[in-house]
Amino acid sequence: MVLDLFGLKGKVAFITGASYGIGFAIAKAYVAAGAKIVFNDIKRELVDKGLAAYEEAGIKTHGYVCDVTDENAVNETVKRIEKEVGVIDILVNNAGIIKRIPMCEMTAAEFRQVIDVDLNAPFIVSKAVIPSMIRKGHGKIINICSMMSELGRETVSAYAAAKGGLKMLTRNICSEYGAQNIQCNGIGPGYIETPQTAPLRVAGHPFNSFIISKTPAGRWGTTDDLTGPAVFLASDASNFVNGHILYVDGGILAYIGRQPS
Ligand code: NAP
Ligand code: GCO
Repeated sequence: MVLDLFGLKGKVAFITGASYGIGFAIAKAYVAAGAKIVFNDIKRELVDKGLAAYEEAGIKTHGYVCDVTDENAVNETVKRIEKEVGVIDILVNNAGIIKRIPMCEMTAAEFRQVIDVDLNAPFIVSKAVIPSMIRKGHGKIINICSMMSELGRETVSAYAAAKGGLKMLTRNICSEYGAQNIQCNGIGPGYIETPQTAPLRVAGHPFNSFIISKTPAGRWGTTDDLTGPAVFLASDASNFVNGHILYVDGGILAYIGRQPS
């Protein structure tokens, strides 16, 4: 049955930064598709908040306190996951931050902090899980990219540099480990309603109507819009899809913007 190709039964999925937002929605979808999920967050109280939210959704999961930029902590956490839950079949590098500061007002430290979380961390976590994926004979790595993997805009220089780099890290993991049956792809969400974009969606904020005019779908995306693509890229249905960035943007990248009426 072709639909069986989309099942994740028996798989262990590690979604970084999944106490809420996009990661939380992807984790719930993976459980619905049959996977066991593991997530981390940087603070105990956020992991506990996430565990409570998953429990409220009727989902048993495993949460770990881990800063994805800390290589020792990541390596220890991956070892604990492998011992306590199982070898990771699916990694979603979701954890991310953004700083909206005009480039010439941004300090080098602020720039580095965004690169550290949004680009260095996916490298660190991928490097931690790939050896076991190779031993197991398969693996799926999904990097959460962005419109800013393709486009720039004012005040997001660090974020765009990181997400552009993440697109190329995705292609390089594909190139380096495709022969070991590891598929590494990206999801490039459009503008999605989460805490990260809340400042852009306040009533009357010009960016709100701007994004709606740039999106053929004429709306902001929701985390639910990302779940089908995330399940596809984690499943056997995408075993010959590698190094691809799947943009889930309501058509933004294809559209010049609504013409003046
Ligand atoms: P969000 O609501 O800000 O959630 C980000 C998550 O990452 C939070 O749980 C956060 O935990 C965690 N995190 C941040 N730094 C971390 C670290 N060093 N170690 C571990 N966890 C860390 O973001 P979102 O909107 O769900 O976005 C998730 C991903 O999608 C990000 O990579 C983002 O760049 C990307 N994305 C978002 C959109 C959008 O429109 N929302 C569009 C395209 C791409 P804390 O609360 O503790 O910081
Ligand atoms: C911004 C937004 C975007 C989204 C997303 C778009 O300030 O432009 O936060 O960057 O988060 O990355 O795909």
